[in-house]
Amino acid sequence: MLKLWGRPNSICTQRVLWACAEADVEWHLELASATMGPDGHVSSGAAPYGHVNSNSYRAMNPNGTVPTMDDDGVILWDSIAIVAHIATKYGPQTLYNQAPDVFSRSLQWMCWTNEHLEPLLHTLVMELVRLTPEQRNPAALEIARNKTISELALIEQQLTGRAYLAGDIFSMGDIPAGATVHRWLLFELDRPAMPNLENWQARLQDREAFQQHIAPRQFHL
Ligand SMILES: N[C@@H](CCC(=O)N[C@@H](CS)C(=O)NCC(=O)O)C(=O)O
Repeated sequence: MLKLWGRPNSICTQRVLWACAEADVEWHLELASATMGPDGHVSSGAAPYGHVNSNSYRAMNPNGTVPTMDDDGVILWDSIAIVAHIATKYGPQTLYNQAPDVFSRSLQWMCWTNEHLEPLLHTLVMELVRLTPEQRNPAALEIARNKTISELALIEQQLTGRAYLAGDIFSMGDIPAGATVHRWLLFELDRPAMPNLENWQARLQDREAFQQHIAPRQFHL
């Protein structure tokens, strides 16, 4: 069974759990984190799940981040790499239609999400959910809100005349961006209408894997 370390409210962990569900892979999740625990974020005094600073964890993942995967001795520590591993080994049909061009375009959108969206969403979740009111910085929140809207305009454009990011069928390329955009929409910040993006979200929300691992509000708010 595929072994994972992470936490259900980590967007990077959610990507992996979504991919496992799409590819019908059995997994076991060990709760792990330096920043979050059962009672919330360390900034409000909560104890983290831990594990990530142990020598054995650092030997698998020297970054001390989550998620980490051990699939029968194959150890990986980046959610994009883990999703790509699950896709090629267990779900080539579901996750990239067995087509090399779909695989590459999906990977492109996964990398784009990590580089362009994730740092902004990290600021938003810290400012809106995890920091205590005294620790918050409204100016940082406003900058991140505006930049997120600019970045999402690329998704809105890409989805013109296309149902999914890598083409007309669902692929692994929809997973990281789909989870992040779901969190963004839950924040209910001021934003312009983006009909292509909203219709794409509605299509993703119909998927059972999304309902299991992404939809629950407590994984975001
Ligand atoms: N690029 C990495 C980023 C890993 C990362 O920063 N993970 C976050 C959670 S989404 C983390 O480890 N946060 C601190 C913690 O929970 O200890 C990936 O995609 O897996």
